[in-house]
Amino acid sequence: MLSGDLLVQMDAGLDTPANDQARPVQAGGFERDMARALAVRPRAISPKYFYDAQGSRLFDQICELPEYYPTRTELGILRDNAQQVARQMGPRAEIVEFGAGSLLKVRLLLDAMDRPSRYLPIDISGDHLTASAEDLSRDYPGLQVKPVVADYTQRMLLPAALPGSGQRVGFFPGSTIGNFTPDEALQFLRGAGQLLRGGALLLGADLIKEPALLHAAYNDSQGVTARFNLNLLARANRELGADFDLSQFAHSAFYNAPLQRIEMHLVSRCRQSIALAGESFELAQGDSIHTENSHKFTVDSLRALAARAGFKPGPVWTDPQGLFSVHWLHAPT
Ligand code: AVI
Repeated sequence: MLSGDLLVQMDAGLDTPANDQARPVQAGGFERDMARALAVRPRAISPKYFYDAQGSRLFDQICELPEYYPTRTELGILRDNAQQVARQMGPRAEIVEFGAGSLLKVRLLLDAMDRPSRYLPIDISGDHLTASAEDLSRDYPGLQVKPVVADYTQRMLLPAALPGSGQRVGFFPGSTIGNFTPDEALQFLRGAGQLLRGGALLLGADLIKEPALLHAAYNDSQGVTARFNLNLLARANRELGADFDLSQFAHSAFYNAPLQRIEMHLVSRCRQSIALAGESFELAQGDSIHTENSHKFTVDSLRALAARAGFKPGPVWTDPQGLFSVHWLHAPT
């Protein structure tokens, strides 16, 4: 059952520079941030700008690639351990998903749970959210589905618990936590802890591994990740009237071992100038625009991060090869 209207929350943001990366994409925000990205040193922009319609389609393709193990592996972990996860959840639990997410993942949970009471998917894009929510309610007629349009990295409120419902469980799969800076990850977890007070968070986190495997996952043989990265410049051309020549930029993704993260960059193949927002920006051959970090964790480093945010780490499930981890974290009371 799709419950009532979309709950829309706006302007509830924390106005701190550290949070800038996670702000809702507002009119003018992309142009301002793209111009800033070209002006600052080192040049860098938030990965949130990857996800226009084309970027989201490319990301869906990435998730299907043979080299991109995280999606497949996390699904396997959830499938193999659904009964144990459901036991942690208990009867009548409510799921709050951060990001509208893959309906496949939440379905694995719902199928195993004891009479789930309500599903609250939170996403910044109302269109995407409504479509996913409608699909899900068709297949789970007894479940209340209440979409919440909000930026989950900002301070926000959730509807009060339903009478007779069990615990509130947050769901944050996909290792999206790795795309935050360490400070942003901590800030996100602290906010989630408040929303989930007395409940728990089920969190997916990619693990540190052989750099060659990581390298392959972000440099796939079909070039989909390269297209995903370059789409940022195509988007700037489409939406901002910029004049990036995509053939003059190379996708670069590598594992930065000391910082335990994959970095993605767009590297200028030549000396060139870019026209954007009435200004001209110079790039020398080899200059890079840093477009994404994807942090990797150990089971212990993720648990320590969660503990710093006030969570009490519980069971952890991994795949037999130890590629990916799914954590049960008890929220503060
Ligand atoms: C969404 N996020 C967890 C993906 C990742 O692996 O960091 C985004 C991505 N970037 C390149 N490939 C996938």
